[in-house]
This record gives sequence, structure tokens and C-alpha cells, in this order.
Amino acid sequence: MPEIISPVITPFDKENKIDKEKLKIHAKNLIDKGIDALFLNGTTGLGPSLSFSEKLENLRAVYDITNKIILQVGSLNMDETLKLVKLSKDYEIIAIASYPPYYYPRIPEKQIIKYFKVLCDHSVHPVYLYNYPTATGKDIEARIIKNLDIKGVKDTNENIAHSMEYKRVKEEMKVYNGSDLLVAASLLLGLDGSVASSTNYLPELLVKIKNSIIEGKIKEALKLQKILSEIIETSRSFGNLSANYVLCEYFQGYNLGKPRAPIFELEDDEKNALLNNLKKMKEELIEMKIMKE
Ligand code: FW2
Repeated sequence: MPEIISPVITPFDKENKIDKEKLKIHAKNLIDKGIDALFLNGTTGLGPSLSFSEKLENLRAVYDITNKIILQVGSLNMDETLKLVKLSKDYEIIAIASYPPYYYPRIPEKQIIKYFKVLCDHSVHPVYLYNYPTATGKDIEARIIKNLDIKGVKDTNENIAHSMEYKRVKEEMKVYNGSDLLVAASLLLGLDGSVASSTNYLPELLVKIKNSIIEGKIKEALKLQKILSEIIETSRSFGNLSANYVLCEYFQGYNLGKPRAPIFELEDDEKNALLNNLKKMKEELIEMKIMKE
């Protein structure tokens, strides 16, 4: 069965601390609405901006709600990454995941392989690769990880052939595409699922896309994908990492705090313009009974 995974937003309070109560309410809502697993400390969760203890805090808070967790542990501080891997032993979660060491240019491929080998050697959980070349500057292609004990990959890539290549090279590996624009396509092409930031504010829509495909209602799935893609394009024009927080309140009805700089909160006029641009799409979703008013 294909899965819809949510890269969970990290809510911050006025003091710029993680708001654990808001995070728990959010995690519960996502699971209750049929999301299959939660990806913590990802891009949408502002993972690269979180300290070691904040990444752990996210795990502890969400673990009170569910153990359907993939824990992103990557950072540029290897000691802290391995400390997190070690501590994750005490939690019965699905997997740990990591982006490759980023920022540093021209790291030889051999060292990237070494990085993931060290993670595999230290983890009691399956290890997943988080490949997001646009963000990290490194594309960890299928051939690079072929001989590693990597059990899954989240490929944030709008070239879906790139995601499919992992499946061709390593059939037993779980392969998820990470683009909100390719949710229906990923499932139709037989990938294991999708990790999409829009699950945070429209879980019912993404679960409906999945169910439509399972039931063979392809036209319906593509129609829903079109609405989702329009929402994503609109959100991107305001900076989707900031917009995610506003959209959660707009579509799900609860406040998720705010992002933390260097990802800034949208200003009031931006919020109003964003929501104004989305009005028609929300009405359409209500009319289609995907969501309530
Ligand atoms: C994450 C994701 C989703 C994304 C994508 C970025 O960790 O946030 O990569 O939504 O725009 O997997």
C-alpha cells in the first residue's frame, strides 16, 4: 500500500522555543486524518535550523502521540548526529533519515558513502537517505548508495525519473518522492509514497488522492492533484516555509505558532494576500466535501 508521509512543521512560540503542546495537537490531527507516518526535523520542520536538543525534543513530544516516526538526524556536527542516532535506540520508530553533509563543496563521493555507512553501522533502526539536491547541493543518486544498507529514500526532486531510478537499482528499498506537485504521479508510477509539506495543512486532500488511486479513480486523483498544485504554486510565491504556518490555521483551524528566523513570519499584508488567493480553492474543496467549512 502506498503511504502519505508528513514532514511535520515545527511550531515555535514567542520566545522562539518549540511549542510542544501545539506540536502534539498537530501530530495527533495528522494521524487521526489518515497520514501514514511523520517525518521529523525535515525541511518543512526547519530541521537545518534546529539544535541537537531541539531535534530530540521534537522526537519526545511526537512520540507521546505516535511511534510512526522517521527521525531526520542529519547535521554538520557528526558527534551530535551520532548522539541522536544512539538516543533513538530507546524509541520504537520506523527509521532514521539523513541528508548528506551539505554546504561543503566538492566532498568526494567516497566520503559521502562513508557518512552513510557510519550511520548504518550505528543505527538499530533502518536508515533512510533524504536526497534534496536543490537544498543540499549534492545529488546522492541511486548508483552511489547501491551497495549501502540503506532501506529507504525520500527524493525531493521534480524529475520523477530520478526517484524511479532508486527503485530500479534497489527494488527492495522504500522510495518516496518529496514533491507536492507529484503526489498522484508518484503513487501512479508505483513508488512507495509521497512525503509532501502540504500534508501539514491539507492531510484530508492527500489521503483522498491516495485512496482515489487505490480505488482506481485516476481521473479524480488527477483533478485533486491539480487543485493541490495550484495551492502549492500560490504558497511558493510567498515563501512556502513561512506560508505553511498560515495555511495550517486557514485549512485546519488551529494555530501552529510561527517559524523562526532566518525563516521569517509572513507580514499581515502577505498573509491577507495569500489567503485571498486561496479562497476559491478552499471553496472548491468544501464543495467536493474533501473538507468542512
Ligand atoms: C521535508 C519534505 C518535503 C519537502 C518539500 C520541499 O522534509 O520538508 O522536501 O516539500 O519543498 O520532505
